Amino acid sequence: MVATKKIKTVKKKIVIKVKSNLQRTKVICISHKEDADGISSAALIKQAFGGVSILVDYPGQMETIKQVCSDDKLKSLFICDLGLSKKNQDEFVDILTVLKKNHVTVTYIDHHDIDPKITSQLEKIKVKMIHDINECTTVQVYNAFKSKLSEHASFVAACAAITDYMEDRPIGSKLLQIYDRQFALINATVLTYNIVGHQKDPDYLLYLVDELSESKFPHEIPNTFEFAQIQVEKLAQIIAKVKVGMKTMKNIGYMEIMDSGASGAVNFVLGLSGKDVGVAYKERVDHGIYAVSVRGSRSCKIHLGKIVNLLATELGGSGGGHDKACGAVIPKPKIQIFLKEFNKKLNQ
Ligand SMILES: [Mn+2]
Repeated sequence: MVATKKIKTVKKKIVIKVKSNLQRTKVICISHKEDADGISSAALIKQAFGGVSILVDYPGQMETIKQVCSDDKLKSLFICDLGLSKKNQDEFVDILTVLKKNHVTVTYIDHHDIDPKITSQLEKIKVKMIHDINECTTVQVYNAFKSKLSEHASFVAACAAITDYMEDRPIGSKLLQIYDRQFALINATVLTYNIVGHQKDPDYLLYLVDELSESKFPHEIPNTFEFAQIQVEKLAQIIAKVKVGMKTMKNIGYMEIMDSGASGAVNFVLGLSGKDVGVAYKERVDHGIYAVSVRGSRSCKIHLGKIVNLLATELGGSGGGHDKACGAVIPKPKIQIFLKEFNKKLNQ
């Protein structure tokens, strides 16, 4: 027996059937499912343009975008609060290039660090780019489409700004000023705890998108306060666990998290370690990867999102985000190298 295996040398091509514009009717918004900014962006897009919301996390982002783009009924696509990384940015441009050839309207709204080369490539193929690293995504959605939105949408945007630590920015702060600060803070927090606690319940997350798009306050949605209370109690337990399990290197505090989300624990790792950078990571057993969350203190002057993007890509993963808050996906056997190299890079 010779050659039982066929070696494929041809690169996979993205094939999308061309249909006339009349047959294209679907409006779809793909947004980030893990925080209030992503959920709120989806809600405001829904209020302004209708259509269907699809919520994704970073590991599932490209797969979903590919799937949606192969829908030959797609007329208009919004992509919100989903930053790109060195690993997926070229593929992202390729997919949208095919889509634009089929006359689909594409709007990309985001505030994560982006390679300027990618911005110009997306602009060249006429993707509508709404991108400002200084305002959260929902605030940008509100600002761009306020003529199509209710007055209440400004409150949804203010809550998103709070949870993304961006309520002190030019537009975000103006929106927060409309409302009582404590009233906005409690609603933003209750919303966040309901999102974080329902990551494995996609129907509930879509329900939240619907309720917010129908101008409900988070406190008006049934049982949100009760659920938030349960989450707060869980967080108190995480504090106790971080105190015991956290380790440090010269520049970072770090901890493997077993029984909660890494992003829920990472701020405690940062705070309790006394370091300028905190890292929490959790295994995704069926994927053979670690989901990594990174946070920087106020005095951290290094852009963590840029470092993590490069390092994660070098290690066969992906990552990126903001200067003081970012994340990565790291192949399981590489996590210790990631921690050591990350610690080293922070020496500069
Ligand atoms: Mn955001």
